[in-house]
Amino acid sequence: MKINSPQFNLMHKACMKASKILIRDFGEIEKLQVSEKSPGDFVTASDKRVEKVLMKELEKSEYSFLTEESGSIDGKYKDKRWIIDPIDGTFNFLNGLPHFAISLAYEENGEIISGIIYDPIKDEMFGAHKGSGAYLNNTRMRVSNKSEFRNSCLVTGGPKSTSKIKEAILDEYKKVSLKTNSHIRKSGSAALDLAYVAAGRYDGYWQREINYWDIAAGIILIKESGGFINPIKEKDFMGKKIDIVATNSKIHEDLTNLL
Ligand code: LIP
Repeated sequence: MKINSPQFNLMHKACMKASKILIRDFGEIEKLQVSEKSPGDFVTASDKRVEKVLMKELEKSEYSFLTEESGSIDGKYKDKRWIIDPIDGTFNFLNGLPHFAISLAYEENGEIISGIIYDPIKDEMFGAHKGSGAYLNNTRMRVSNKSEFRNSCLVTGGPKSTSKIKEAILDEYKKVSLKTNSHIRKSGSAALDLAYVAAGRYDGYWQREINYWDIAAGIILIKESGGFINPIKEKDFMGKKIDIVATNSKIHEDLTNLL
């Protein structure tokens, strides 16, 4: 990948190490699907295993952490932190669906500077660093050029089973669907949804009540590939559950106005 920063290089190294475990565990999951045992516990253990390897590599920096499995951990440097989602798309993983990713971001003073989203099954690494552009493996990425909202290909996720606004989220889905010839996808991995918008595969993405670690790396990927990304209402990304919209920029107004 044509990005060279100490933080990016460290994330890359950690990611390649952890992905070996992820690929091996996914092989096990495929076997568990046809056995009597429940794969649920195995997936939780796998999530933790992958996170441990990532943290072991990244903690050499003495930065702080925000991770899906371990929460917030203060390091020597409080203004620098790693944001980790070891398996984004856990439910896909659990069901033997090969669509999930490791998501790693480096944040400085509240701003995402670098990000990596790695799909180990397709061997696709999406990476970006502030001011250095965004890449899919070694190729520069750009968002799509589509400006006609009706024909745009959108993606979304949720609602979660625990959501208190499930009906409203489903109503919103219907509203957007009716305006876009129903070209809406639901992939089960918010990190890959954002990576795919950055790569021009989707024209836009939105989701209610998402966690910061699901989207942190995606934020810099979208920005560095020429797209727009912002919380739907709040000014920043720091809330507990974030409502987010990300597009190729050309359909941003159309999509935002509908939400
Ligand atoms: C999941 C997402 C998925 C989204 C869920 C959840 P996990 O992350 O990426 O697309 O709809 O809300 O957050 O739990 O697989 O890391």
